Amino acid sequence: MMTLFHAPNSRSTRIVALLKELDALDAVTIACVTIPRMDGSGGRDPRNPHPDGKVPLLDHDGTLVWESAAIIQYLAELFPKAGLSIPAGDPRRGAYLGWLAWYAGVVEPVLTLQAIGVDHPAVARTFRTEAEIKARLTEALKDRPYLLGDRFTAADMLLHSPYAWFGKPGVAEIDAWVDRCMDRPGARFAIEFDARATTA
Ligand SMILES: N[C@@H](CCC(=O)N[C@@H](CS)C(=O)NCC(=O)O)C(=O)O
Repeated sequence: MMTLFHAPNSRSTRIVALLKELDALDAVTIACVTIPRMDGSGGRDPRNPHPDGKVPLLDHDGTLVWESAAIIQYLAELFPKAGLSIPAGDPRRGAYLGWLAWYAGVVEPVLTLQAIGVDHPAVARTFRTEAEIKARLTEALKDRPYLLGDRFTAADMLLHSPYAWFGKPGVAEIDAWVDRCMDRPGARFAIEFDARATTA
C-alpha cells in the first residue's frame, strides 16, 4: 500500500502531478494534511508521519521516503511503463541523476534563500547563484525541448517546479520549457486536484 502525504499548493503538488503522469493514481492514496505555512496559517498535522512534519512524504508499506528528489525517482522507477525515469545503462542516466540531485543540493536552497531575501557571499560561494542556475538550464535547453532530450522526464517535473511556483524567469528557453511542462496532463491535474482539495 502506498500513501502520499500532500498539502495542496506546496512542494508535494509536483508529486501529485507525477502520479498522474505515471498513471499511478489508482495505486497511491493521496492523504491531504496540514503544514505550517509561511503566512502563519496551518500547523503540523499529527497524521503526517514525516519526521519533520513536512510534505511530500511517501509511505510504501511502512517504508517512508522523504525529499521530493528521492520520491520522484522512487516513483518513476516503480512505474517504468510511463518512461519518465532514465534506466541504468542509458548514457543519459548520469545527467538524469545529476539534475535530480542538483535540484535538492543547489536549486532549492538558492531559490528559497533568494525568495526570503537572504543575501550573503557564502551562499553564492557554496551553492552558486540564481543567475548561474538559469545559465545551466538555458544551456541545457537551447537545442532540446526537455532536459534530457525530446521526451519529458521526471527531471523536468522536478526542475521546472520552482518556476511554476515563483513564476517564469524571463529567459526564452526556460520560459518555453516551463510552459511545456505546465501544459501537460500531470500539471493540469494537480492544479485541479489542489483547487478541489482547498475548497473541500
Ligand atoms: N526539500 C524538501 C522540502 C520539503 C518542504 O519544506 N516542504 C514544505 C512545503 S512546501 C513543508 O512541508 N513545510 C512545512 C514545515 O516546514 O513545517 C522537499 O523537496 O521534499
